[in-house]
This record gives sequence, structure tokens and C-alpha cells, in this order.
Amino acid sequence: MLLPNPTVTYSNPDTTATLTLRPANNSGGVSLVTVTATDDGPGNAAFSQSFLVFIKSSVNTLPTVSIIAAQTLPEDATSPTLSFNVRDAETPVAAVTVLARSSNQQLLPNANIVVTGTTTNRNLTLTPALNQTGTAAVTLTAVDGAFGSSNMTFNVTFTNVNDTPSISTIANQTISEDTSTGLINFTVDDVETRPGNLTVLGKFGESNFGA
Ligand SMILES: [Ca+2]
Ligand SMILES: [Ca+2]
Ligand SMILES: [Ca+2]
Repeated sequence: MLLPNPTVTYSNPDTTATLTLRPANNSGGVSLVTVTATDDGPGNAAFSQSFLVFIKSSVNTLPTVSIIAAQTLPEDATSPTLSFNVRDAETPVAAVTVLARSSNQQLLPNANIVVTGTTTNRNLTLTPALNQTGTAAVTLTAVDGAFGSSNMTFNVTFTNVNDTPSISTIANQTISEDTSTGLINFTVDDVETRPGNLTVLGKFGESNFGA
């Protein structure tokens, strides 16, 4: 019984009556209430008016977020799409929002976590900052329409990929025969290897112009 004791207050000859409804504890649902007025004429003619009462549950069930396994991914690349799902007992799933944050902003800024989807199935991609390696904890928070929330956290580790070394541009050179250029400077660089440990080789392709 959702509305165990509806109470009508009416004093003859008032034209106004009041009705008090109090749902049973911990109840939720819809109830049809009918109010009937009866006269004292022959046959006690009666007239009824009905309306619906919607009783909201006061207990909000928290939304759920499915688990994403720990990920190990190469640096400098966007992750494959990671799928997860959200559910809520009361809020339509399209209205359940997902917020994402990273424990390591230098490695994985919050702005580089992209969550998409409006159904139960949601998608996530992660893009680490350039040349950053290490582990970040990613926390997804699902929020329902009653501001109930649940968290799910997984670790993502970005591992080093050997970046190719670089050499600065060297301009084309013109030298007269039987002379030498001065020293031609250029710089070498590598993300992982210190310059002192790089190997630099010269190789020569020749063309002769007449003889
Ligand atoms: Ca809920
Ligand atoms: Ca690297
Ligand atoms: Ca390298």
C-alpha cells in the first residue's frame, strides 16, 4: 500500500476540502487516488474525481562504471579506444555523465583524456604528453541525475619507444678545387642518448664534372 491513510478534511457547509497524502516509508511508485463527494438526497448521488500520485524513492542508487584493465602502451601515441559501460537505476543512461582525471598531469594531462558516448557503452582514449613515460592512475567518475557518483580507477603505463636521432640542416657547399672548406658545423640530438654517445658517420657520393 503506497498511500495507506489518505486523509480528507471537510466541514459542512464549506466549499473547500483538503486532502493529505503520506506515502508509506521507503515506498516508491504510482498510486491512483479517487475522491468522492456524496449528497444526502435520494439515492445519495455521488461524484468522483481521480488523479495520479507519483512517489519518488528517497533512496538514490549510485550509478555503476565497469572496470577497465590496467594498460601498458607505447609513448607518443593515442591509445586504442577503451570501452566501458555505465548504468543507473533511476537516471536515464543518456543523462549519466562521466568525468575523467589523471593522477599525473605531466604524463597524461586531463585534457588528453577523451570520453565519448551517450548510451550504456562509453569510449575512452588517452594521449600522453610528448616524450613522457611512466604510470598514471586514471579515475572515471559516473554522476547520475541526483548527483550520486561512483569512481573507477585503472593504471596506464606509457613505455619508451626509441626516437630517431636528429641532425640539423647542412647547407649545400661550393668549394674551388684544390682548396678546403672551413669547418662545417652541425648539431646532433637524440631524446634518449646523450650527444657524447651518438655515432656520426660521413658518407660520400661523387659526381665528376668532366676531366
Ligand atoms: Ca541513481
Ligand atoms: Ca622515446
Ligand atoms: Ca633515440
